[in-house]
Amino acid sequence: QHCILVGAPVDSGKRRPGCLMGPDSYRTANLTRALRDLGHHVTDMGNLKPAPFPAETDAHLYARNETIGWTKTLTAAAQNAMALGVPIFMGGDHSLSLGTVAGVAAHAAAHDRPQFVLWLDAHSDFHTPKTTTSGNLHGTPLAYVTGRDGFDGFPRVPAPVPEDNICIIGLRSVDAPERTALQASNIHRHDMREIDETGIAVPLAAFLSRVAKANGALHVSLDVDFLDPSVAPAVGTTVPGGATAREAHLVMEMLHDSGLMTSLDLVELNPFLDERGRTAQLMVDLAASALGRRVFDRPTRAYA
Ligand code: DIR
Ligand code: MN
Ligand code: MN
Ligand code: MN
Repeated sequence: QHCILVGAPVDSGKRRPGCLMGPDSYRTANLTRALRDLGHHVTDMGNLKPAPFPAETDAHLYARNETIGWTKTLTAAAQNAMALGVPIFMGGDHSLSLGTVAGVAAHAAAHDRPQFVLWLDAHSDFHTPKTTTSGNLHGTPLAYVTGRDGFDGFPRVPAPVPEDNICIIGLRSVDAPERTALQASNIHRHDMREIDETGIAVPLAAFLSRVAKANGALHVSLDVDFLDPSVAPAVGTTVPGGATAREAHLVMEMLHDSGLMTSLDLVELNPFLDERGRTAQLMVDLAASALGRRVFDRPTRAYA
């Protein structure tokens, strides 16, 4: 495969700075070499910049205009990268997914394929600018890409993703308005209690079957805080009780076996909070698993 590394040093989605160093941290942890060792062609497109944006004036939303600038840049960049291969968006905080998901979904729509999204996160990121209490836009991408109201001044989403095509795994911190909206939605949602009870492979396999049957494109958005803070401390919003390193690798290994993943976000890494690069290294190793690293060869698995 041709892996397209896209640096998205987005730091506008929340107040604590540091995610802007994410792309260079992944480069330092040698994401390129890990993927080349698996036989892939790798092109690093370097780091993007937000489209020009006016001074911030919104009292409630943090860095609204900068985030709009990033959304414009990343929607276009994602569409372009999809034409070249499998984009890996090196974040940057999770507000970058307003653009990446909008862009990959527009590409899928142009090819008459339904877009699916796997969201690996402690949080549901289903706030609108009207419901967020923090004012942090990294808590809003799933609301934006599903076409919910309230994103005044943001670009229109070219091809909204149907709720039924979205699966969230890892949930353990959901704010009250998100909980209400999620429970009223058709988004497939799996909290950590369910993972404890069934194992992580059960809901993932069910979702992959639906993607395969629909011949869908599959975007995977991996938030560092999906992982337990004991293995991934370098994130501003740690929540105890997250996925183990093995649970996360199993997700990535199943994604590879399925052959379904068409694009990937690596988000919320804050290298300023890391311990000698261990979180960056784990994220690189997870990306490698998603792109075929394994202990022993295994057959690909047809989920359809
Ligand atoms: C929280 C944080 N729900 C908010 N969201 C995070 O500010 O709306 N998502 N960290 O990954
Ligand atoms: Mn194309
Ligand atoms: Mn998130
Ligand atoms: Mn999160």
